[in-house]
Amino acid sequence: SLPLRTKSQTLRSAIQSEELAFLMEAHDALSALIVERNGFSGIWASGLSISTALGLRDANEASWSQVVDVVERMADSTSIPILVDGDSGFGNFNNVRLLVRKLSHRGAAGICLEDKQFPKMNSFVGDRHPLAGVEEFCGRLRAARDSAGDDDFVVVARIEALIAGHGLQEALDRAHRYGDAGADAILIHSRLSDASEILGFVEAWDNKRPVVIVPTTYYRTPMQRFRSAGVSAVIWGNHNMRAAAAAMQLLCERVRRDESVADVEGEIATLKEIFELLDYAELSSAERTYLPIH
Ligand code: SPV
Ligand code: MG
Repeated sequence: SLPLRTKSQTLRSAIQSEELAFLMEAHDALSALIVERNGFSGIWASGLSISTALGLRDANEASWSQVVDVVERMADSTSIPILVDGDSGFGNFNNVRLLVRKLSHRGAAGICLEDKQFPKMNSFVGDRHPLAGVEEFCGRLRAARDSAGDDDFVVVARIEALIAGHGLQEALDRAHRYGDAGADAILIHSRLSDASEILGFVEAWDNKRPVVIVPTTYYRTPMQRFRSAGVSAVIWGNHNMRAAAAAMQLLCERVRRDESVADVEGEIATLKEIFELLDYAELSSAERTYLPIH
């Protein structure tokens, strides 16, 4: 029989293949399970969504070990690869080493590191996004590369030059340096509502390494534009978290007002669906194997 592919190998080939891959955000094991059963190539362990679910702001308020714990629960519950949003690495190269070592031991398939300073602020909040020095950030990337337990662990370098207002040339210069430092792919981020600067980057970059994008603000651009431009992977960055917040808000409004769940019962997951999702049937069969017959 063929050897099983590791999650890192699966993520690596999804990013390197000619086909456009889609990674969907999850922020806990439940959302990760739902992403898996809907056929996505992988899971984006979003820093924004994980922080939000923990009641913290996307400004490195969650500690790196809290993030690792959430990722571990997601990885244990699913079999598709997880690309972890490692923010700016929680410090310098040494913090990156600790983080990557733990993430790869706990089942993550890759990490994305952004070239900002610690503590970072979410790219859509405010105008202060000081970038890391190129040389120092390359050290963080090399440290990530060297610290994973397996050689297929994916290291994505995220460029925040456009977010910070430094323009295309700075973004391209950084992409070249990060590729030379061993990044497997470049994530280019933009906060514009159209894809102009993303497509400008992708054209100039000419696929020297695979490109990953996060169309949170430029979501109206059809995926065909990115396919023909040669983009490797699209991350839907935060949509399960936002869907959950909207659904819970609506539910709470109605139940509070109606003093009844009768009208919402048909619109929420049944307990049967939840028990299926968590595979309670497996426990029953294991009991038949391991418990004494009574
Ligand atoms: C995240 O989902 O945490 C991201 C993407 O890093 S963004 O919020 O667009 O910066
Ligand atoms: Mg993030």
